[in-house]
Parts: sequence; structure tokens; C-alpha cells
Amino acid sequence: MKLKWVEMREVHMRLLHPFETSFGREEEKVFLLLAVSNGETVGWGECAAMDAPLYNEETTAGAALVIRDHIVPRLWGDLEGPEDVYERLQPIRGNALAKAAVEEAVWDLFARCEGQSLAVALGAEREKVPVGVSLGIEEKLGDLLAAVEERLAEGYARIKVKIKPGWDVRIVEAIRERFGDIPLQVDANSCYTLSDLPMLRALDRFGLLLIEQPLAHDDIIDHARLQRELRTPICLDESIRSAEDARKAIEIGAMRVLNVKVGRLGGLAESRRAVEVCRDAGVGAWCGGMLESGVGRSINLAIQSLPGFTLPSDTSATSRYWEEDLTEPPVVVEPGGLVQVPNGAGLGVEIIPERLERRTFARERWLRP
Ligand code: OSB
Ligand code: MG
Repeated sequence: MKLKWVEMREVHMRLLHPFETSFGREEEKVFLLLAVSNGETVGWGECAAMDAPLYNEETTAGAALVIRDHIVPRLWGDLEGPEDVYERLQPIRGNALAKAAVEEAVWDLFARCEGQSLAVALGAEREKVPVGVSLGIEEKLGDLLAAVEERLAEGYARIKVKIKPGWDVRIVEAIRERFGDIPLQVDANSCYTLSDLPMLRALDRFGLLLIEQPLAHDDIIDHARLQRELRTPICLDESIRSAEDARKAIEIGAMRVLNVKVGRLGGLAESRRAVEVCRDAGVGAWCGGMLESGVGRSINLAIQSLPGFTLPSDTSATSRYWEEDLTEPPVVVEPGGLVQVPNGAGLGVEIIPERLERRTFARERWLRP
């Protein structure tokens, strides 16, 4: 298949609730949506880069430049399948979030052309997947406890709370005291060092499912040292950017669980390889999120339908993020914390043109030369 055109939009969407992590607070998502077409059918992808380089080094504006100047020019040749895109973009160093947005769109295009859901195109095994919810840092402990209560009532299969120095042992202790033995995990987004070992040991007493990315964003060595000190599994997010990274981290004992983010791993093909590495090694996996719109969220649901995903993911209901999403139908959480994996062609969701137009701030389209 040859692409006829590629279109990139900058989209702005206000979150229902501000989301605070150890690296910052987000109130509005400014992100890129990618569309690719063979002239008849359109495929969609979403770039997970954020406005500022605080999660990883990429930004929305930087990703737009890389997509325009370096990624799109490599897409015009014949594509035998969506797997070709990862190979085609391999010479470009880094820029995983930018590459993944385009790769996802090509996967969607191929799946739609074949009348297959993206999940089936990837090799789906499950029609429903368990999901949890990721709760940001609040000003008051009471607000966090109220949020936990509300989300448990909505049926989520586990709770994840963001932690940072001063908002860690205290909140985990309070949640355990109030809600008992619920499935609970924490995410530090790289805000500690090995000098925080006493605090991390204190966390180890609470029977958490996992501790996500406690140490530096680019480290596996210290994580391996830390894992030897803890019973709680360490889960890596920021540090793992490829299936090879996953293999190395597992080999030195730096992680027992992987947070699979399609963006951070540079696309769906590489995410699938990373999960295979984990499965072969008996290491757990789940799918993280980047506060995506319905486009990114249906991609996340498709990948987590594969074998190898062992824990609930961060793909929460649409109502947790947006007053009105770009897509229909919304993601809804059923009893038991289960979400239906879309089974229509491609992403299996419909993009509502008026909603997209209203939130599009810039648009560029390139035609095959
Ligand atoms: O580290 O998992 C993370 C959101 C933005 C950036 C990084 C992370 C997150 C989340 C939210 O935890 C996941 C979601 O609900 O989409
Ligand atoms: Mg994380």
C-alpha cells in the first residue's frame, strides 16, 4: 500500500480534573493527532508527547517538527504492512512518541482496509480487559481518600496513586487504614534516589502490587540494586524504551513488571515485542496511559488484549478524563473493572468531526510527492 497523504493536527482538550504528578500539573492536553490515508480510507494515531519535556525529553512542538521533517518523508514508499513503519523509522534516533503516533495511524489504516479490529490485527486474545485508575497528587489527603472511595465504587480493578517526597508513606498508610487490602500500587515518576531507601523500605510493608519508576528516568542499574532490597515488585515505565531495554532490565533484575506504553516504546510492533520478552521471562505487564483522548485510549485497549498482559491497565473510563471526548462510543467500566476492547474495524471508535474541528488549533497536510 502507498500513502496518498498524511495530516497532522494540534488538538487542545481541557481535562475534567487537573492531574498532578511528581513532575508537574496538567490542566489542558495539547497534543498531536495524526491521520494517514491511501486516498480511500483514513487511519488515526495520537502522539503521547506533552506540552513540556517533563515526562521524557519529547514535547508536542518538537514532535511536530520531527514528524514533518524526518518521519513523513520516509513514509511515501510502498508499505507491505504496518510492521514496515518501525523498520523504516529505525534510523531516526529516539523520538519514540513522534514515531509511534504515525505508526499507530498506519496500523489503523491497514486494519480498516482489511475490515479487522486493531486488536485482532495485533493478535488479540481477550475481548474484555481489566482496568484500574491512576490518581494524581492532591492538596489534601481527604481529597485523595474521597477520590479512592469514588473510584472503588465505580468498580475499578485497582488503584494507582502518584507519590512524591512528603506524599508517599503517609498516603499509602492512610489508604490501607481506610480501605484495607485493596489492589494498590504507586508511581513515583523518577523522583527518588537510592538515598531514599529508608522510605522505600517503609513502602515495602504495605503489600503493594508494585512500585513504578521510583528512581531516575534513564536508570536500570540502581533499580536492580533497589529490587534486591525490596519484596514489592519494581515496575519500570520511563526507563524502558525498547524490547531490548526490557530484556536488559530483566536480565539484571531491575524490574519484575513492565508498564507498556505504545508511545514510549515507539509503536505497536515494538510494544508487542516488549510484551513477548516479558512473557518469555515470566515478568508481568500492563498498559500505562498518558491521559489520551479516545483515539489513544482505543489503541491502548487493543494492545492490552494480547497475551502477556497480567495486571490491570491505566485505561480508565472516558468520564474520568473528559467532559466530551473526540470519539464515540465512550470507554465504560463494567463490574469487575472490565472494559470491552473495541471490535469494529481499526480503532473501532468513530471520530466526531465537529468535536475534532472545534479543538483543532493548527493543521498541516502533506501529499505524496
Ligand atoms: O507515569 O504513568 C505515568 C500520565 C501522564 C504522564 C505519565 C503518567 C501518567 C499517568 C496517567 O499515570 C495514566 C492515565 O490515566 O492515562
Ligand atoms: Mg508511570
